[in-house]
Amino acid sequence: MRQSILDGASDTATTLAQQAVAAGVSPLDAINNGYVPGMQEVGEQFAKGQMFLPDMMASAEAMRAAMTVLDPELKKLGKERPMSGVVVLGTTKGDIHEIGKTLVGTLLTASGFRVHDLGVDVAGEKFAAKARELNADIVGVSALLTTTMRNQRGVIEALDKAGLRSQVKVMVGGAPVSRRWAEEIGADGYAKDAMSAVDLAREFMQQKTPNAVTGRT
Ligand code: HCB
Repeated sequence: MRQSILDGASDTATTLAQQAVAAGVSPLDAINNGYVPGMQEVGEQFAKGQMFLPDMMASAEAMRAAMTVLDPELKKLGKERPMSGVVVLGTTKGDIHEIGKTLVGTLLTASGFRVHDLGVDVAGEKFAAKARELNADIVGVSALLTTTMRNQRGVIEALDKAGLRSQVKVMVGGAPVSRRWAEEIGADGYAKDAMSAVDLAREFMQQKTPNAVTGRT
């Protein structure tokens, strides 16, 4: 799986995902231990100049192909759970990286959250408008570039301006983002990966409705 991402081989990535599902491998295991390590290595090779933009794009396409197979399997899990909360999710303005954000959305859905994914390159005002429309509990903002991280602050400002900040918890993430950055911009939390994002979202819901069942055992 890792190699199919490095090779940008969408067909192989798809076939392996189908085989994993047929063999009863956990889709989360396949993503976290199979495909994601491939994406991480792609990033490292790109940074060293050993891979170029078209290669990175082919790798992203292969990741998307694998997710097309694994996504519905993960989402099936969410249907068996009570609704945990409403999340508005997106990648910030100027940034088109979508894989991590989509994975966060899939795992939240699989954990019973109702997720509205705004997609990529999303302005703060759009996050705020959707949060108001859906009466969202949580807004999740992804940023993968050091240049677009600052737009996460813009989302918080837009929520503030819309008078929603006290009702909505803000969770930030993405490769260059850190807990320290989250604190600096006044976010409510930082999640380093999709699993932590689910834990954090549950924690937020617990804070909002202390008597609610968090799903934690
Ligand atoms: Co892109 N890119 N890229 N890229 N890209 C990065 C991010 C670099 C780090 C690569 C490098 O140099 N080492 C780098 C950024 C450097 C920097 O700013 N410091 C970079 C660059 C420079 C660029 C371009 C500028 C390249 C160019 O054009 N010259 C360009 C920017 C375009 C733009 O956005 N305006 C660009 C383009 C691309 C694509 C299109 C080729 C492709 C994206 C395709 C797509 O998403 N459809 C791409 C990719 C794939 C990457 C890497 C290789 C992988 C990103 C990824 O999908 N990771 C990435 C290298 C890297 O990140 N190390 C590289 C896998 C996912 C699962 O991890 O971190 O995204 P994740 O998400 C995690 C986690 O962060 C957290 O949970 C997720 C799931 O576990 N999380 C959240 C994420 N969001 C969250 C939100 C929450 O609320 C909570 C948790």
